[in-house]
Amino acid sequence: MGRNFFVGGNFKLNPTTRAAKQALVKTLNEATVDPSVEVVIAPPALYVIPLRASLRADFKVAAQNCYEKSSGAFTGEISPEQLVDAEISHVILGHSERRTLFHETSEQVAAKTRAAISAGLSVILCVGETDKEREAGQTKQVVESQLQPVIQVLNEADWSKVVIAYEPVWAIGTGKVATSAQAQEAHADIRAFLSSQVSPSVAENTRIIYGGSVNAGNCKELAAQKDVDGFLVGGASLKPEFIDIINAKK
Ligand code: G2H
Repeated sequence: MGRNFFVGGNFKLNPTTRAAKQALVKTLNEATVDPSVEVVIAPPALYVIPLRASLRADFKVAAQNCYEKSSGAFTGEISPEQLVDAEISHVILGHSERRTLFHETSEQVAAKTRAAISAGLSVILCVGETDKEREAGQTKQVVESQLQPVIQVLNEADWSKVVIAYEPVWAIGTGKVATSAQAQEAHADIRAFLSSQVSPSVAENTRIIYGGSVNAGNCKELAAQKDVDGFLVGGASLKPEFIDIINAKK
């Protein structure tokens, strides 16, 4: 079975007005896209419900984070069950901005992943090394240490609900994209790790997407790599060039 190309748009904390959000939705709704690509849009939490109501039906909606509890005294959090009830299908977990700015550990990310999948969500699970870690030759080790706690809490069948986003921290929002060779090498290492730690069939079927300064100019070469199964796009998902990125395989 082939792996369907997957493109996520991570709006992060953008845009700042509903009018700007509506303009983005208009661009997405009017675009001609390759129907075989799975497209998932992750707006700020405030907008997930109105986006689901106004976005074309063939595009899915993701939250950018969720908590691992279903309800209770957890001020400021959103639960996986609430997202499912709001007809949201996906959640991004473990983004490096969550890990660094909000001090989320790989164990917390694993607990959230477990809870999200148990509630019925699909997860875009982000991993990636800093520039210091890459320079020290620790890329593989860092990524494996981020994946291991998740591997421990998932069953083999749960992996059909996971897309792994490899996002080298040094490439995020910096304009410094990984070369296609660097992306391919990291993705192949992740696939080999899944094969040895979970199963060869999970390794074969799990989408591993790349994130970090993807744009219309670099997406085609990255998309041509054997183990690059799509993208998680930040800055460029707020611009019309996002449509070119969705169609990168065309
Ligand atoms: C990486 C990516 C989207 P950008 O964070 O998750 O953002 O494309 O702006 O580097």
